[in-house]
Amino acid sequence: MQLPEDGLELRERDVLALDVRVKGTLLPNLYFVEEDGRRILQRLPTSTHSSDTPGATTVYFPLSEIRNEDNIPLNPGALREVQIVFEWADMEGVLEIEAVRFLTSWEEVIDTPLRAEEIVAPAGFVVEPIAADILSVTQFQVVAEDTLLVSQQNGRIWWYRDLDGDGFYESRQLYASGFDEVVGLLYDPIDGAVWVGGRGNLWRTLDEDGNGVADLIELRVEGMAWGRHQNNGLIWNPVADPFTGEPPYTWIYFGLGSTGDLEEGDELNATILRFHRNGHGKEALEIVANGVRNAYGLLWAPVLHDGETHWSLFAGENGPDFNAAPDEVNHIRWGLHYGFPEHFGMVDPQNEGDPYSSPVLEVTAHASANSLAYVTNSAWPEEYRTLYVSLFGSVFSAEPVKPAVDRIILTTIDAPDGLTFRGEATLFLDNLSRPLPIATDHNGDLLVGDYGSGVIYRVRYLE
Ligand SMILES: [Ca+2]
Ligand SMILES: [Ca+2]
Ligand SMILES: [Ca+2]
Repeated sequence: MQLPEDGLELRERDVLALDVRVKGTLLPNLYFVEEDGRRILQRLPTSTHSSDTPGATTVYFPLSEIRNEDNIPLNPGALREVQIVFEWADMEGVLEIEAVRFLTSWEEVIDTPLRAEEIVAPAGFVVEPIAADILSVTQFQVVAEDTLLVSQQNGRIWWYRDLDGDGFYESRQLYASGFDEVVGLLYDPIDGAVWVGGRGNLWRTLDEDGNGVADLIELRVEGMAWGRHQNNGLIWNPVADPFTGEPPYTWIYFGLGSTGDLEEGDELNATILRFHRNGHGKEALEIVANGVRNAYGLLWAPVLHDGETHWSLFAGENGPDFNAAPDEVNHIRWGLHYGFPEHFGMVDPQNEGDPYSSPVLEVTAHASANSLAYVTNSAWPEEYRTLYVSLFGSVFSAEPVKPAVDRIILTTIDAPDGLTFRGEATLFLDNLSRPLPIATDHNGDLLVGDYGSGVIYRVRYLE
């Protein structure tokens, strides 16, 4: 398929859509050909649709994801031809191409599974799937009553929309794509920007013309050291900053993990960091706390103590993969050191804060304690209005550790290193595949993103 001589004025954020109908077993290759003759190979993924289904299937190629074997991106303005080539394999069948379109926006209807019978929750709680088709979901955020912002590990960021207000998401639109990996995602309620983190970089993106697709992609921090872990889970100070008093949405807090299993990396690794919304570059990063191996999820939570709200920063922590040290949930206080790589788990009470501080609780080794949410919903029984943590389950260890969401009951203590909490965990959700991001929605109910099944579940209490 030849494009016009002078191109189509395509941009990186445009998407090639092919409406195809396949019979038989075909594995054709797709080539993007630039004006200088450079060809970039892509697999045309028809095999999953190789039945005799009557309707055409639409296959999407975001141009931002098209890279050659040296990872050099396609230059959309130089695209002159798209080729489908049958080569290198025995194939038999028919491929019909009904339409070739370049879209400025990839929007589609998605089906949501109706039931989540396999998920086990305490009596009175109902678990429902509300959004689907998000395999390897890494983060999500409730942006409005009918809108979720969702990221996939493969670098795609979506708006999920509940168009009819029934609480289930049946439509999605690609907001941005082409990031090597996304493990941090944050919507800015002040200016509508979306912050994106992964592989040592932090971007600020913006949809300037309001069509739902990012136009501005600005690299704000480049080249944080990463390896085994990255810069994860971005959150704002939701109220006047509890550490330093600036207005809400001034600071972005996140964890930068260690580069190795037991090696920290450089001075910014294995820390909790924060970054001012107007900051530029690594120089603008402030270290909040040290000795946290990999905090995937952070949370500011309004914990009640003696009738007063204490906004407290919590962080999950992945413990080492190749020793028996526990995972942790930590209460992050300014300037403290949480032990990695010297000390793991609880500290002797007489040595608290000198030099290391205890976690809120130790979590089963290799459970992969990741994201946190805090429920205040008055519709939930009082003993369930507390902190929750997602446990991804073991990845490397010989001893399998089950994926789950645990509830953590907090007790306030006055420790030598300050007012803090101790926690006791009990199983809350069982039989999930790989729970990763969790959050509360506008009603205060709990949402759980399952990396393994690509489903977001809502947990409500119905008595
Ligand atoms: Ca709906
Ligand atoms: Ca736009
Ligand atoms: Ca620790």
